[in-house]
Amino acid sequence: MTQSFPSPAAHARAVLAELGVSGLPADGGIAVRCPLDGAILTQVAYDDARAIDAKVSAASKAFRAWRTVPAPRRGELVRLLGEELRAAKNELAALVTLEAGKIASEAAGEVQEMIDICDFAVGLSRQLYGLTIASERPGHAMRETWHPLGPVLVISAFNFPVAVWAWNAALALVCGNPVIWKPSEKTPLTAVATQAILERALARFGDAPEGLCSVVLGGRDAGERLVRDPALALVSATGSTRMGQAVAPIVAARFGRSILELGGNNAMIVAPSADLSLAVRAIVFSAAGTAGQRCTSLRRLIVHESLVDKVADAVEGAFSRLPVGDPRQAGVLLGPLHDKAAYDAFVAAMDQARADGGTVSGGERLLIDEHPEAYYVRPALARLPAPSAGMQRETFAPLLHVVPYRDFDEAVAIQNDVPQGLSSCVMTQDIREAEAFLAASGSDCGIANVNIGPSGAEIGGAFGGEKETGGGRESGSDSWKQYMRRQTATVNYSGALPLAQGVKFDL
Ligand code: UN1
Repeated sequence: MTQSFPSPAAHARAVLAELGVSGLPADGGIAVRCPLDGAILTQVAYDDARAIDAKVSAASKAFRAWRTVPAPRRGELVRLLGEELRAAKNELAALVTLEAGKIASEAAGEVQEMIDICDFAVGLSRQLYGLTIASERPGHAMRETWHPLGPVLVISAFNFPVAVWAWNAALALVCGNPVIWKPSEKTPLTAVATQAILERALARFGDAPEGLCSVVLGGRDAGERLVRDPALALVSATGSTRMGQAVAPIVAARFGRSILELGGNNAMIVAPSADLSLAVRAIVFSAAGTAGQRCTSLRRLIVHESLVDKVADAVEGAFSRLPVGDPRQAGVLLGPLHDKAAYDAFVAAMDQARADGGTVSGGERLLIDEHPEAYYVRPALARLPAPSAGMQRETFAPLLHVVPYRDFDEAVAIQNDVPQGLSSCVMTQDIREAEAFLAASGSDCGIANVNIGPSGAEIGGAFGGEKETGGGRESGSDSWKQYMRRQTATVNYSGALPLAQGVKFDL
C-alpha cells in the first residue's frame, strides 16, 4: 500500500521541531535542495571568515582544557552522545532520508553506525594503551605514551552526512581533541541536527569547555580557510579524489596531519564455485543500494567466463524489479540520485561504457512526471567484453560494469588495475582462491572481503584504502592513534649516565 507523506520541506520542519532544532533562517539564507523532489528543503546561514576564525580559536582554547580531562571522563561525553543518538535515532534518520535521499532502513543504519562508534570509543577511552619498552641501559626505563593531538577538522561528504563525522568525532573526543565539522554544502541540515543532539549530551556532561565541538557551514572557501589553518592539527577529509588532491598538499605544507578517504572503484570477483544466489543478493545491494552513492559501492563485476551471462542476466532481472521511488515509502529500495550533476555523470558513464564496446541495460530516468526536478533512475548494467577505459573512473551512481575472466590470477589483476584501492571482494567456496585474494599478492585494497559485498563495513575495522583512495584509515582497529601524538620517554633511575649504543663521552 502506498503511504502518503507530507512534502519533504514540511516533513523536515516537523522533524526539526521534534529534535528541538531552531535558528535556521526563514529567508535570505542559502537554499538546501531535497533530492526527493528537487524543491528547497530548508535554508541555512553560512559562516563568514570571522565566525570561522572564532570557532577555530575557541577550539584551540578548548583543547588546552580538554586534553587534561582524564580519558575515561572524556569517554563519558561520548557515552552520553550515544544515548542521545539512540533517543533521536528515528528523527535523525528521517532527516538523512530527506537530505541525502537514503531509504529509511539505510538512513537508520547510518545513525546506528554513529551509535556503534560511540560505544567503541567509550571502551577505547579506557584503553588508550601505550607501551613499555626494554631499555638497553641499566637503571633506565622506556615507555611510549599517547597524548592528545589538537583540534581536528572533519570534512564530510553528502552520501554519509552524519556517520563519517561520528567516526571521527567519537575517536577525536576520547583522544582529547576538539572537533570542527565542515559538512558537505549539500547536507548541512543533518549536521545542524547532529550538533543539537550533541549539545544535549554536552549539557548533561556539565563541564566540557566552550567551543569543544562546532559546525562550520559554508562552501569551498570555508573549507579551504579551515584546511589552511595551522591550529587544526589533523584534517580528516572524506570526498572525491579531486578534493583530496586539493587538501593534501595544503595540510602537508604546514606539516599538519591528514586522513584522506577518497574515491573507490570497488570490484567483486565471482568464481566458478560461488554460491550464486548469495552472490546476486550481495551484488544488488552493493551496486544499487544507496543508489550507488557509497564510496564502497560495487562498480566492477569480474565473473568467470563460464558464468558471466548467467550472473549478468540474474543481476539485470533484479535491477529491473527493484522498487524505485520516494525513499520514505516502505518497500522502496532505491531512492533518488542526489542532484542533476549526479544524474549527468551517470548518463555520461553509460555513454562511455557504450563507446567502450559495452551493452548497457537499465539506466532509464523514472518518475519524471511526478518529480521533474528530482533524479530517480533504474540501475544500469554494462556488459563489456574486457576491462574498459570507463571502468578506470569512479562514477557515483548505480552503474555496474561486468567483464569476464578466464583464470583467477587474471581476475585479481583486473581487480587491482584501477587507480583507486578502497574495497574489494571475492565470491568463492574454494579456500585457495579466498586465501590468494587476501594474500600480499592478492587484492591491493584497504578492504578485502570473502563471500560478502564490498559495501556496508562494520565500524570495528579500520576503514579506508590505498592509492587514489588516499591511504587514510578511520573508525575501528587502531585508527585512534592518528588522533594522538606519540611520545617516547626514557627515564634514568640510576646514578650513572650510560650512553646508548655504547658511546663514551667522559671528560
Ligand atoms: C562512505 O561511503 O563514505 O562501508 C562510507 C560502508 C559504510 C560507510 C561508507 N559503512 O558502506
